[in-house]
Amino acid sequence: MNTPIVAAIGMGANLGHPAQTLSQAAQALQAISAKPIEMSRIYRSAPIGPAGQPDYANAVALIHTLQTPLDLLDQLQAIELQFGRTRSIRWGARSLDLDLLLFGEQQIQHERLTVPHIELLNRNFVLWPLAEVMPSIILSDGITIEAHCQQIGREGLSLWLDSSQLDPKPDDEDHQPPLR
Ligand code: A4P
Ligand code: MG
Repeated sequence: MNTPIVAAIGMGANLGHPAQTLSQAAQALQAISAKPIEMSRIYRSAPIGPAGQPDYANAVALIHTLQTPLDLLDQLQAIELQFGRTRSIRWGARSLDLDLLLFGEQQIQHERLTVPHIELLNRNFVLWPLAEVMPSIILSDGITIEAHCQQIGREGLSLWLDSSQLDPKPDDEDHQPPLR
């Protein structure tokens, strides 16, 4: 039997209820994984891209896949669609973004897929959660993830702290205060 490949999936959302979306997306990732997934904590990050977007919730999940990289990309895009993703503005606001960060140790250059993800080393909202699930990985430039995290820092990045923040923000129309 084939051995599953470990793939690291970057998860991002900044529309609707982003942290809830990531928790639900983790269940969808579990459904396509050959073994239990591992997920980092959820972070809040300042948006990179067009101005005026809400903060993002970001996390990284490790899944175990028997698929080819392109078939896995198709699966990830199908999950994005289930969560209402439409593709419009590059780096614009999105209900759910699933990026294939790492596929085992493979380097992939294809018109639909670049792995490791082209922005992996430039984004603290990817490196810090990736370090939680792959603390001893050495990245494609030969440098440890820990060194990358220290170098990039945590500007604009914090933890999406607790379950109360899974609730909608107070200015959401459908927000109800928690029961006491
Ligand atoms: N593609 C190529 N390589 C990959 C890969 N490794 N994983 C292709 C996933 N897709 C890959 O992506 C466009 C095309 O990239 C896909 O059709 C696929 O064939 P997309 O998801 O449709 O469009 P996009 O996400 O708007 O563009 P892009 O360039 O992938 O953006 P990113 O890098 O995903 O960045 N700010 C914060 N704070 N947090 C975020 O999570 N995310 C983005 C999106 C911008 N700003 C952010 C965040
Ligand atoms: Mg993307």
